[in-house]
Amino acid sequence: MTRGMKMTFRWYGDNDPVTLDKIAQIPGIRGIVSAVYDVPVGEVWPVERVESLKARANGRGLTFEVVESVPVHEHIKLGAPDADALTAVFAENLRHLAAVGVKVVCYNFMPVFDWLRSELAQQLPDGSTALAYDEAAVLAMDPSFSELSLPGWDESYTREEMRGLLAAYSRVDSERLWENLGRFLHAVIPVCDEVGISMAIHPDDPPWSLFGLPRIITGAKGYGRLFALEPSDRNGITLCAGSLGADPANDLVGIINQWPRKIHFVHARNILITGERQFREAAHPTDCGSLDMFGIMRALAVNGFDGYVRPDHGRMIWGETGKPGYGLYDRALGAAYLTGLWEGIVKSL
Ligand code: DNO
Repeated sequence: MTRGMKMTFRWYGDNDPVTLDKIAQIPGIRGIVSAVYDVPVGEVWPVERVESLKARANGRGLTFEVVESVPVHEHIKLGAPDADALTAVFAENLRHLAAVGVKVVCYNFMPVFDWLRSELAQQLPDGSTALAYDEAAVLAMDPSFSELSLPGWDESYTREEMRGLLAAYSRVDSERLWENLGRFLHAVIPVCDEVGISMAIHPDDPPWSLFGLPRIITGAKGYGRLFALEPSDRNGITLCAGSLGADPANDLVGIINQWPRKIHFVHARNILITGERQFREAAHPTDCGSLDMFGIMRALAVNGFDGYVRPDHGRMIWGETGKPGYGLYDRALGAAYLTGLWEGIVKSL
């Protein structure tokens, strides 16, 4: 087996049309990335549920060492009176996950929304479809209500609750959000050091503020500040190429070279920038988009990266339907491409 880097694949559990059997047949995949999806944010995940995920993965010869995501309750991001109590629940979850063998927890600190796109199935000339982002179209939407639905979004809010949440953020600017992130990490990172689990914050996607909501994990400047909050390497990142790469000012290879020990998890996906604050998602190979996937994988290999990688959003190809970005075929092609790229790179170093 080629050294370093563990290739993984995201699995949404029993409701995922992409079954574990199919994932196990993709060459080079070592493990799954998953989560307990039906426990409300702010509650502890029952250990049996986590153990069952692990047992199912192991039964297919796959590991389960990466959780994506343990969601951070909005009250923690807002710094509400119950933020510390909710952070203690998050820490309790980390202890349980570590006990079951989880090594990395991906999370994000984006207010209200997770990733955002304006189109879920943009038709491409070759007949495939891809997710796309056009800032003007996004800003024309009503943030308290959208017909779009993306995997990973918390859809438990009513329209009224959503309005209330958006209004609550009018008191939280980016400085306040940084304070609240600092307070959260200050409580959580010592637990990570104790139990041997790494936190990997996902960058904001896209990496800039929207709807007046602050977004702070957007590139190198934010990373410098993030790492200064808690110096332990357990306070690390998920390097999501497609998220960071949507801002052409982000130098991904530079970020990898500057902070190799902070990267625990990589979402190796490509996008094609089509205009100012406009992009569409692309197949993984360098030639298909705007990002230098070879350069990114090479920088990781040169720095001795031995963490987890997963292919990220794929197009819908060969007539497949499913969760936007999370079909089988294009992600499987992506995984095979990335595995081949990696083998070529490490064997020639
Ligand atoms: C989208 C994903 C995100 C990611 C979260 C991590 O496809 O990359 O939803 O899982 O932001 O917390």
